[in-house]
Amino acid sequence: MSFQTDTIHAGVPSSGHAYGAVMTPIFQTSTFVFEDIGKTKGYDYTRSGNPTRAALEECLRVLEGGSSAVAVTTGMAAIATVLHLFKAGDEIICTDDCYGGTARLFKTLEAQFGLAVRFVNLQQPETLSAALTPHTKAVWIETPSNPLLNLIDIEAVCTLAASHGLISIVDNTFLSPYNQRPFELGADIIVHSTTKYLNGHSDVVGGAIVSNRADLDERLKFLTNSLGTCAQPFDCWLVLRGIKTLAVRMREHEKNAQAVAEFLASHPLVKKVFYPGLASHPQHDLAKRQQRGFGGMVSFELSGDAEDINTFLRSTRLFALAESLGGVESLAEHPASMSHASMDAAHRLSVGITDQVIRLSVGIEDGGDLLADLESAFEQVDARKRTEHKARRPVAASTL
Ligand code: P1T
Repeated sequence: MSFQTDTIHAGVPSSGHAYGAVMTPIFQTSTFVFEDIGKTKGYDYTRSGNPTRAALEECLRVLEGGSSAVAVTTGMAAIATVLHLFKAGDEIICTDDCYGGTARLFKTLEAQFGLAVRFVNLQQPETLSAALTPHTKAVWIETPSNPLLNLIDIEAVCTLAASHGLISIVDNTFLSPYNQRPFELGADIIVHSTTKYLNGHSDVVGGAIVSNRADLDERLKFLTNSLGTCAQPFDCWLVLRGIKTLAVRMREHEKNAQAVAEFLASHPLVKKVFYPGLASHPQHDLAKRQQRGFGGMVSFELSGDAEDINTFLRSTRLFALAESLGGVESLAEHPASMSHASMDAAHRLSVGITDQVIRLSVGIEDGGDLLADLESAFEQVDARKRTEHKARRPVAASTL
């Protein structure tokens, strides 16, 4: 089946659901009646398994092309669960420019539980070799990165990692399996914040772990059950529902994002645009090679001071000032004080997340309306700059 067909049918039993229901029912139950001592109808307790969750897990497994999947409560729960595969003294090499919450969790586990993390720029795959120690067990890849849209050559890094016996883990949140299929490039585990494009409607927080290694499948299921990070039935149902329009949404996100990126690139108040779909993006060729599309996230550096940034963010009407991404509605945020506030300032600056960076999650509203919204916010910034310039002009010396 094609990917688009799978978004609608994967996880739905070919015989249909109970009573012929076309859509997956929500089994909103904590527990299941046993048929007899030691005999269930397939489920015993929702932490260990639930039919609505199983439907989502099967759907995600198919979409990523893996061997198993578990649906968990949030993207961070997915990351935390995967990190329980490792023990004190193990070392993980993590891409240095990643989601702020990911960096915070790694550092917390390092400080409290002795799991070592090395943040490395993986844009040049060779840097992985230089960072390896006898204790290195895994490499953590986030591509495109949040919020700077830097890319990592998944195939090159995973090949190198495999040659050293490391587990390769890819956070595929920014592109979704519609645009990027890391297992085809050698990854062992994929994590998702399903909060984002997979659900797509900003009405649920969720996460997922998909594995492509038989030896990890059972371990990840065991950890999800033991830690209790499993997703709730209603949330699973919402994500399943969202996934049915994933392909259609992703095409609209990309169309609008490309237009926004081109508009920003030509705007005099914009210093730099970060979008892999622009020919000027330093890894545009890699994006074309390893991604089906460029996605819906665009970041840029506004030329101006903190008050200019604030003016811009206060002035948009369609781009709501909010964290998160991947919903049908457009959002704007300031990584340094919002999504990446949990990354320390030195780390942020070392990877290029300056205080001037603004991140846009470009929604699927009418593209013309989105550009007009951005243009009017820039006009506000421009007006402010002109007023300030006037106020600062030296007062002419008195002729008295
Ligand atoms: O928010 P949660 O569902 O727990 O997902 C965490 C997460 C994991 N990986 C990536 C790449 C992410 O971007 C996120 C969450 N990011 C935001 C909330 C944000 O505004 O960037």
